Amino acid sequence: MVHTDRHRRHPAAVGRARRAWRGALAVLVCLSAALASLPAAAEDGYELWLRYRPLADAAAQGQRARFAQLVAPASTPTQRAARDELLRGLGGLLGAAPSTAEAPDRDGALLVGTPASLPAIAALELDLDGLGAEGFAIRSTRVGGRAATVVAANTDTGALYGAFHLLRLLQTGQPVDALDIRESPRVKLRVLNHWDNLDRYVERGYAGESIWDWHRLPDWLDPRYTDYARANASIGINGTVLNNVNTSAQALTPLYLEKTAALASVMRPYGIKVYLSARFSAPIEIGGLPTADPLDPAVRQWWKDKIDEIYRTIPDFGGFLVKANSEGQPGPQDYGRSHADGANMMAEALAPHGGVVMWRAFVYSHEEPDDRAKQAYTEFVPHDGVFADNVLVQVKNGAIDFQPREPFHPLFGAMPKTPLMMEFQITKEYLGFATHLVYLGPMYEEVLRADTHARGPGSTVAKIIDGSLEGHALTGMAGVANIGVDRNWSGSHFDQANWYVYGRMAWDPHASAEAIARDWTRMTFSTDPDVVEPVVSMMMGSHQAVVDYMTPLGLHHLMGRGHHYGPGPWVEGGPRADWTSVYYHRADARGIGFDRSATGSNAVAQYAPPVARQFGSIDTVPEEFLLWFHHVPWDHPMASGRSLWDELVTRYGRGVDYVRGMRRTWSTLEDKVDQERHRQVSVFLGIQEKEAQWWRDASIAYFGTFSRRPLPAGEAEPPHDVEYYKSLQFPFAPGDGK
Ligand code: BDP
Repeated sequence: MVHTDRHRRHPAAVGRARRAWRGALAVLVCLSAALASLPAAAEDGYELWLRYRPLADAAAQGQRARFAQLVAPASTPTQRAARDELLRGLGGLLGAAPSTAEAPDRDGALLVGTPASLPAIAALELDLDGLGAEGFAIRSTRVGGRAATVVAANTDTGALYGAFHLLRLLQTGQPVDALDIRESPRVKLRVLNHWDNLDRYVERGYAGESIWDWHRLPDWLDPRYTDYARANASIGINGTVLNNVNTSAQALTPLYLEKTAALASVMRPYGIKVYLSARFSAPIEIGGLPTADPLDPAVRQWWKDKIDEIYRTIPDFGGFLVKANSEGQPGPQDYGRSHADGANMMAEALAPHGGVVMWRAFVYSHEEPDDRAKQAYTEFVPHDGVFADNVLVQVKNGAIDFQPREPFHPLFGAMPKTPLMMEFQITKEYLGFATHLVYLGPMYEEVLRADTHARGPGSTVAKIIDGSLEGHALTGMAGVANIGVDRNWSGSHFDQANWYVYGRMAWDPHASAEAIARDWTRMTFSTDPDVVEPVVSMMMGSHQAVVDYMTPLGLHHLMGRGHHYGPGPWVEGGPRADWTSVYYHRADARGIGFDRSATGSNAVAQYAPPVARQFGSIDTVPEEFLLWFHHVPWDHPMASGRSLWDELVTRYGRGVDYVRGMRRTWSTLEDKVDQERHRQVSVFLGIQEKEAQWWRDASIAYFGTFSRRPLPAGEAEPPHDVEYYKSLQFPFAPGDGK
């Protein structure tokens, strides 16, 4: 062996180098210890509410003993998903993952499974009746004389939901020493609707491109798909419609079905079925037929063959979502047929495979002179009882279109023989996109708790959606997703809460928006009450605030044309009256509002008599719906004692003030929330304040040209005249439907 001097080093030099290394190492150790002890290390929101950060020491110590051993089979993909999640979750929360064993043999075992998958669970002979295929029970008990916790279900999916539930209890700091929980979903189909195009553009999406990387599918399965499935399973979402309701027929070609099958394989272990939006004219566009008439035998055969092909590729395919004869989409009426003819044709072909049709009731036509708010009811009610058993009619929460606030859709309660599926929008098309902090829980809750009086008092929308009022077993809720490739998934940290609350309310439409906000905040930011209380209180008032600064007192559809960004109460002309603002607010020298009472379009008559009476009279209509149902004189006295005009101006200002208040509150949390997330929320709140002020100023400037009344004392004049606000253009605002 030949050594050269170059490779030899003087012992003193070696000593110096070692000391230097040790020094550097010590600095590193100190640095990482310092980082770990900071209240919150850098976070970018990717982990959503599944962060599993360590519990406070004392709490963790107790729980470590309680969950020292995990006994959970792992022989199916769903079982592995549950086990992996528990190892990851408990490992993170408790600082050490439990050991694993095939059978419990020590104190502190956590058993997770079904009587079929785990003999120890079978031996307990728990009563799992009534939990169905997706429910679970969680019990603190003794197994073989030793303390244990059991998560038991009838299916692997139920056990997975139970695993997530247990993790949530730990994440939110609930006691877990004497558990006796039985849970099952109250709604059968809990579905996300992605308005994602095959070119990855997301209609009304504010979180970047579509997460579905169609071009690289089926081979490349982005790990994000698995995290998406985990997040959904954690809140009970069990279906996803991958493509936009305004879809290309291409989604049904073999090329795309293979890609869809690949996505289905990622979703399946998490209990999630995939669905597709189907374009009604697909038999023409990709089938080469001359017609898509639903009563034409060749068309019917085409759909049957297509659906058989889909099920050969994806045996557990969920079914179709269809937007037909709406906003220019093709549909059965193009051939003089009804919505029921169209839906039933597809339903017949899907039925042998167990698939469903979710047929949207969002239909209106500008050729129809009647009030747009009335058209879906007029169109669909005559078909009640005519739809096939595997059809759900999917109804938006209100009769216009996901406005900041709408009264519940009159179809709820008016089609007792048809399962009606709720369609909520999670993406905030009309509520400030992703930048405004608006928690939608209170809005969902308001609609679900509304009393339709369809079968007497207490006939809430929630009871229609969960099937209990009208005795439907097939039930559903859809949420238009706010998910994209943004690192934080939803375009903002707080918009994650809207995905979260949607899932939780789909599971239980009777749940409380505030309790869910509290869970979410604890899981997403901190369990420290000094964080939880202010954040929950910000969230809970945020929906009323956006209503106030955009569309107070029942005003609606006043946004910029096309992209729907910013105020546009002056929007008029163009291709369709029902796409303008003036159609909806009807401001004139006398007053403002859409008369939908008996003296106007009489849309109120579509509600059950007690509701129709309440909404139909200017004296009894709740103020929040006043201008939705009535054209009201500017001087009309309001409950506050102010005139309508003064009240309107006050409400706009109140909304802006609320945003200022949120900014103040959030700034007090600077050292309690990690820097990266804190900063983005702060900046977004700043944008929200600017935009809220803009909405207030532009709306007051514009409506003032009709009311011709002074502003109430203390209210600032808008800094510009209405022409200035009208001149603002935003040609590339995101999410436009074009
Ligand atoms: C409206 C959106 C439009 C959708 C439509 C729908 O502006 O982009 O296609 O709803 O729900 O809110 O079909």
